[in-house]
Amino acid sequence: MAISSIWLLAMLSFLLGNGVSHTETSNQTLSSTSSLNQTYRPSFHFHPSKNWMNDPNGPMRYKGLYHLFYQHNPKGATWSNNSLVWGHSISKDLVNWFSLPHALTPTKPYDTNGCWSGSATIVPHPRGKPVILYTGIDHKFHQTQNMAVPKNVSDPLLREWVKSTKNPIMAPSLGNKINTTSFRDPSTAWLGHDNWWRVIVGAQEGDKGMALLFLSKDFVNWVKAKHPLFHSGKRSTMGMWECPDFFPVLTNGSFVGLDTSFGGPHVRHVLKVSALVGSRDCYLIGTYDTTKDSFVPDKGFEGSESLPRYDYGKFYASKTFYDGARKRRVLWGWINESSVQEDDVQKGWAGIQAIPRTLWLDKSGKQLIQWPIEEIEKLRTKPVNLHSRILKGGTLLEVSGVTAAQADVEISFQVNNLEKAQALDPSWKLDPQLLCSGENGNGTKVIIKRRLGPFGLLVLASKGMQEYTSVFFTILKADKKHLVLMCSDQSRSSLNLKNDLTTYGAFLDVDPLHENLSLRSLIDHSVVESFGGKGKANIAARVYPTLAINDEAHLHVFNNGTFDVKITKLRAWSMKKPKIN
Ligand code: DQQ
Repeated sequence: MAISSIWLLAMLSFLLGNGVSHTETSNQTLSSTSSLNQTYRPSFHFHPSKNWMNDPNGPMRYKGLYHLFYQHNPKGATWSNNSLVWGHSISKDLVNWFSLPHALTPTKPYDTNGCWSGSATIVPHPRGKPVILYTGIDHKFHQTQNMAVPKNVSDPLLREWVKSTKNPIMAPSLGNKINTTSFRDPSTAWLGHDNWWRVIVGAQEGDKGMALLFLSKDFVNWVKAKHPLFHSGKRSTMGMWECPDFFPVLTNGSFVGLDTSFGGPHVRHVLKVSALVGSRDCYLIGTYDTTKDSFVPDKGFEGSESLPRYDYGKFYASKTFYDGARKRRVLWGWINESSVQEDDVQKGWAGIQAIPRTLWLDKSGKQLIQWPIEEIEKLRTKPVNLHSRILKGGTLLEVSGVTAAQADVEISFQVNNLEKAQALDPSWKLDPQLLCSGENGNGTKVIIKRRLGPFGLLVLASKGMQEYTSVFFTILKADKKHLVLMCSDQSRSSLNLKNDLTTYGAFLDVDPLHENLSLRSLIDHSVVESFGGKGKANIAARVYPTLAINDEAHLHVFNNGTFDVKITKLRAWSMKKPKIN
């Protein structure tokens, strides 16, 4: 059969079926091979079948299908400064994915060295047409913003894209002080009350990271606004602001998402920037004045350290889109490898996307909440439940009956004896990542005694405990309240010490006096995505166990503190393997 008819058949079966393979768990698939390529390949996280992937680009829903484009190097498993293209996959459910031909490849002088990140906007007139804005890298490695539209808007698969003859449509020009190599990643556009389109583009001027604002009446001719939408202060340590994202959220803790152009009462705005220094996705919540085009954050900031982050582990260059079918805002984020480049080259692929997360504003109005999209729950099978159990200090309890290398686990703890919590030492730097690592940032050690914590999950653990990743809470006493520290400790995750074994940490805004402490971890061979306090603080980590792989992986609950904690609920599922690319 000709390749094109095989491809057509595969696509048809994808579009008609629901994709999930009910019998094949990755344990079965993987038991036959232990090659590096397969061992660390996630089962239910999006990734291309081979080669390098980084940022999610232009996510959208169009004619009943979800589209995800992504930064892809078709030539190998490492990033490249001269051959990046836009990979393209479609899905009916954000879980099963079908790979399509590249959407954008370097073909023009303005993108000869690569088609870099960008976004999609559904332009309502005429008839809701998707438009892509992306960064082109020219022969001098200068950056400009460019536009592409579908060749055929009635094709729900949007297979072919045509670059505008007007490109580049946003370019550095004399007098506007734009740094030609720090000018990239156009956001989804929004329409103001005056019927002008707005878009922000990431930039850097001196020390300042900024979100430059551009306006257009017709989506083709763009002018730079006098002021950026927002920028960091002078002497910022954030570096360039990459992949800016700007969108409205509803107040009152509503899960309902809003279209990017939506404004009015009960609406706040979120500006997300990806700070190049430290690779952190930080966000600000604030007020957007549509007439002045000014964004005023509720809290000022000194540097990225003081800003809340979408995720306190490995999670970068993220982007949201509005899913009108389910009236929600969905977040995509890139989770890079933590392995060394030689290993990535050997396994032939690198980079995955986090499970898409629904995102909304907490009822406090002070932070965003994220939760894995509910569709992922259809992969759950063979549930294991445990109710109400005291976990004495020093206990390790195995959770058996789940495929521990491919699982979804939810646990919640009740903590009494709060007066027994260790007091915070005023000499400690209030940096959760340092506290989780037992360091003080100046070479001295932080000794957190085993009192109320650590307690949590030991995932991807080998039988003899030579390897494990621990995701846990520790409660500390500050002035009048308690601080909940959430940590993801990778230091014992692999006997291969070449990997990046950094420990990550976050403070969890939960009052343990009145609330249980909940934790959910999505475990997928080489990725552990953890959600604390029902999505208030999140940590994604990459791990590469050498012993705790496939059927040899174990899952435990532990309490390594000296005081008891109570498990109020534990639910764990093996996860089925969807069809991905
Ligand atoms: N990745 C893209 C850039 C973006 C960076 C290039 C962020 O457009 O600034 O692959 O990871």
